[in-house]
Amino acid sequence: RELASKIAHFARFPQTGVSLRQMVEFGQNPSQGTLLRGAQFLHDELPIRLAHRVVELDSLPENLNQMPSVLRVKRMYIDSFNELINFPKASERIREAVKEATVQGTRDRHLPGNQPNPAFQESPRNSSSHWIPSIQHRYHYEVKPTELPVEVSEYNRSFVQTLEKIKRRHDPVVTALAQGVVEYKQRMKTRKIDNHVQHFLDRFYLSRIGIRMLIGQQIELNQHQQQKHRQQNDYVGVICTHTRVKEVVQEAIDNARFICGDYYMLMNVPEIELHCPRELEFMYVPSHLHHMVFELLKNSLRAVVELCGDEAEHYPTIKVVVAEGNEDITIKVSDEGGGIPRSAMEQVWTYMYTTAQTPMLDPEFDKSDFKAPLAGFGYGLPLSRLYARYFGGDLKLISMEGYGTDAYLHLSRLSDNEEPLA
Ligand code: W6P
Repeated sequence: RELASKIAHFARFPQTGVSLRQMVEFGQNPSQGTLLRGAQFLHDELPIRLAHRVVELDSLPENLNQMPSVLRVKRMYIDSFNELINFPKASERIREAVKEATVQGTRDRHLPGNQPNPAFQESPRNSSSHWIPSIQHRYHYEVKPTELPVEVSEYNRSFVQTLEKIKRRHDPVVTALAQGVVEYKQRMKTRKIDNHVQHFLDRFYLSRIGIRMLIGQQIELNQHQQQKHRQQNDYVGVICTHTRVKEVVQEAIDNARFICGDYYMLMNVPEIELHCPRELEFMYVPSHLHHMVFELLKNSLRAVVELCGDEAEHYPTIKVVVAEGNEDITIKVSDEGGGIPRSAMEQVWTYMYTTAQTPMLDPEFDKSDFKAPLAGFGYGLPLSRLYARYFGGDLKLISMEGYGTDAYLHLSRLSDNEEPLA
């Protein structure tokens, strides 16, 4: 029906990637006018990205795309798509005021939407509808802090409310799809996930990271703009322009050791040694960095404790080395936890790799007295790799079976990598 054709229309157009640097340049000292440009970009871009996901969900294998959990996820994407395309465009008056205040700076060429968004150049065949923006949008980010009509900030506030609602709606997506995969395995009576589904999930979760990053930035920038007191700090939205690597990694170490000791009820927790240039800083999202390192450390801790037993007096120390290159900052996590058999290496990256049971996905299960495994639930590593890749990095594992595992987390410091959008 009409909705289906709208989705098909938007899904035909390419998604526009944004680099970390663009996000930062855009979000530095945003005025209400800048925020409006951001809202316009998202108002154009998000429906395209959401439409791509709906089409992909539809094209999953027959027995997967009809599963209740998958249909539930699709419904979320459709609802959000609808909300966005039904959200009113900024009025003529608002757009004129912001256009008036826009400086066409040299930095304009860095802008995400600076190439006109192709989805809006070509009208659909039966274009009676008011929701198709007909002009070429440009998303200048340098907007003079002149007096703008109050409608601008009202529009921004209302758009952010819509974004917040969408973000919340999609919170359960990873769990819902994970449940779908469990049901799929049961139905297919297999423990292996086929390559096609694996790639779909990689693309899907990567896209989700990107969408949530863009939404999160817009929400944070708006909130930050309202409380003008914190002018000179390192944060642009959720990005920290001077992420202190040593500090974040040490925090991940402390948290992982605490969780590990608690989980296994250890008298002494394996030591983790950190070698990191003291002053090393780069532009990154600290929460992503913490998430990835924390995940690697939990895996190493688990391997070491399970190899030596939970009553060992001494565990081999886990070593974290941070290297500063021109292109990359690389974080190596080395454990002597016995390694991974070569035949199991591929499994580590699949969304069904799990050594533990997955009772938390069983709706009948009483969550209150279930202890989630420390690591190896199956999503931590593949998702961490996607977080790394999202900003142009990567995550690799090298194992020596019978000895231990080295994890290499590469983070690009060029910050010019556009979001990977399959
Ligand atoms: C292991 C398995 C693993 C996965 C990821 C990171 C470290 C380790 N160590 O034994």
